[in-house]
Amino acid sequence: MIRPLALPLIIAAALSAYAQDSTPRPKGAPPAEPRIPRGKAELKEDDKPAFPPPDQGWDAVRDSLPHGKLELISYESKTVGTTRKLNVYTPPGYSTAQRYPVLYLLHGIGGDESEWQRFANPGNLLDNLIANGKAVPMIIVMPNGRAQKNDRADGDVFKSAPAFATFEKDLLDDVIPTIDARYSTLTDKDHRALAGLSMGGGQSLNFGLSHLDTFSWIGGFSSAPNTKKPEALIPDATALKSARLIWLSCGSKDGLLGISQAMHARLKDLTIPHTWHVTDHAHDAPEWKQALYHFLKQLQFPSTTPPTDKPKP
Ligand code: FER
Repeated sequence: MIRPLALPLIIAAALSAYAQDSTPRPKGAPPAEPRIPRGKAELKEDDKPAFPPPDQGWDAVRDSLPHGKLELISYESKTVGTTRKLNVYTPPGYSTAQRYPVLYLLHGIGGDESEWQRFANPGNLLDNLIANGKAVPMIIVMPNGRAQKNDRADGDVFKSAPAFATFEKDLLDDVIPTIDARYSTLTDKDHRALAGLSMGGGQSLNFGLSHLDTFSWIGGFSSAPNTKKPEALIPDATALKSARLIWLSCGSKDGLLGISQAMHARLKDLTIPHTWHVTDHAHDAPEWKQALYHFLKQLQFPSTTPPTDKPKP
C-alpha cells in the first residue's frame, strides 16, 4: 500500500526516470516510447493564475457552520461485474424536497474513491463556500476510476492505466444511474459536472468533451498522458458550444504541464471560451486542493430547475 502523500514523489521520480531513460531495452520489450513529454515544463506567456490565492480560512473546519455528510456506498457495476464503492457528499440540509446538481470528481493513478478526501476534503471546502454564499449546494460523487475487478491501488499503479479508460462505461452506465436513483438529483447536463486530477483530469476531458449531452461543466486538473489529443477532443470551433465551463489547470512545476498547455492552445486557437489557471505548484495535493476550491466557485448552475419526470427517491 502506497502512502497517499508519497505518491506525488513516486510519480515525480517516475516522470524523471521516463525523461532520462536511455538504457538499452531487452530483446522483445515494447518500444521505449516515453509516455510523457521529455524535459521540464516550459512556461508560456499565458501560464498564469486565473484567480488569486484562496480566501483566508478557506479550508478551516468550523464547528460554527453547517456541514454536509459523507457516505461510502456500494453499487453493482455491470461494466466490471463486481460490487464497487464510491463516496458521496450531500450538502448541509440535504432534503428530498429539493433536487441538487452533481459534481463527479475523479482521482489520480494511485488513488481510489477516498483519495480526494485525503488530499482536499472537498465537502469541507464546499461547506465553507456555501456558508459564504460563494458556491451553491451540490452533491459531490467520488467514484473509483479504476474500472477493473481489483480496483485497489496496489503494486505498479501504472499497469492499471487501461482500466481508467474502461471507467467511461462504468460512469455512464452504472455510476450515474445509481446516483440518480438513490439521491435527489437534477438529471440534465446543465446540472452535471465532471472534473478530476491527473488521470482523473484526463478522464474528465476525454469523457466530458465527448459526452456534452451528459456534462456541461468539465474540469481537467493537471491532466495526465491518458488525455486524448486536443484535435480529437476538440475537432472544430463549434464542437463545445453547449458546454458551460471548460476548465484547465496545472502547476507550473509539473512535468505534465505540456498536456494542459496543448489543450489550452487548441481552445485558444479556436477562440473557445475556457478557464486556464496555472499556479506555482508541482504535481501535488496543494495544487489540486486550490484548483478544486476555485472550480467549485465557477459551478454556478442555473437555478431554474427544468421539468423532470424522474420519480423522487
Ligand atoms: C504517466 C505519467 C503520469 C501516466 C500517468 C500519470 C498513464 C498519472 C499520474 C497521476 O494520476 O497522478 O506516464 O501514464
